[in-house]
Formats: sequence, structure tokens, C-alpha cells
Amino acid sequence: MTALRLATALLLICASPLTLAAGMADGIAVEAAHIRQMPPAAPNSAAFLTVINTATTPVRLIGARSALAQTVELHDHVRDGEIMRMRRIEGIDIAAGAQAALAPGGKHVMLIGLKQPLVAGTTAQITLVFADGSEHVFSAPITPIRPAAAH
Ligand SMILES: [Cu+2]
Repeated sequence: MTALRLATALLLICASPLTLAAGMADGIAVEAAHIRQMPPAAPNSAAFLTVINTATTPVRLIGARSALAQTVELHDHVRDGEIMRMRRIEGIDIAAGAQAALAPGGKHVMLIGLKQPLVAGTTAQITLVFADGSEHVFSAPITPIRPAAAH
């Protein structure tokens, strides 16, 4: 009996962190997601999406993961003289009931070190990671590059 109790206690202790780590973000919805197809030799790409916080509390997006790339970062564009440069950002705050648009020319999910060619017409999974440890998985279609708007 003692051994069984010990085993049960260990199971309970071990189960809790696992459950927390796998927690899905409540109240998060993703719309207009797509991943930019790049020429075969391109090392990097980006994903764009709108993150909607339907919850009654603010959330903070702090990162993302994907099997597509070695490294996945949150990026934004900042003006540097005449040109726009990308830089890494630590997080994106989304107020209760608000949404954050990650769109070309602005914030995006940067896919650095592509592990496989991006095939237009297929979809890929990306996991969003929030400051409270929750995650949200979504699928995004890979779409061809559209001609850049005139600057
Ligand atoms: Cu970038």
C-alpha cells in the first residue's frame, strides 16, 4: 500500500507541470495567417497573421516555434534613415478584446534558417507562445510572394 501511495503521489507531482506546459491559450484566435514562399536558396522567410485576444485580460505574445526553421523570432520594422530594417522585438502586448496585426512591412514572425523548401499551396504549423506559458497552435498556408508595393 505504501509503495502504491508513493507512486500515486509522484504521479500527481509529475503530472502538474506537464499539464501547465501543454496549456493552450484560452481566448486566442488567429486570422489571415500566411507564410511567405521564398526562392529556393533563400535562408529565411516570414509568417503574417492577426492575433485576436477575445479574453477579458491582456496577453503578451513572447515568441513562436515552427518545425520549418531553426530559429523563430518576433520582428518589427524600424526606419533607419531612408530604409526600413527588421529588428527583433521581445514581445507584443494585446489588450483584452484587441488584436495585433502582423503584416508585411510591420511586425512578423521571422523564420530563420529554413529547414525545408516552402511549397506554395501547402500548409505549415506555427506555435505561438505567450508570457503566461500558454500556447496557441495554428496552420498557415504557404503563399507566393506578391510584388512589393512601390515605396
Ligand atoms: Cu524579420
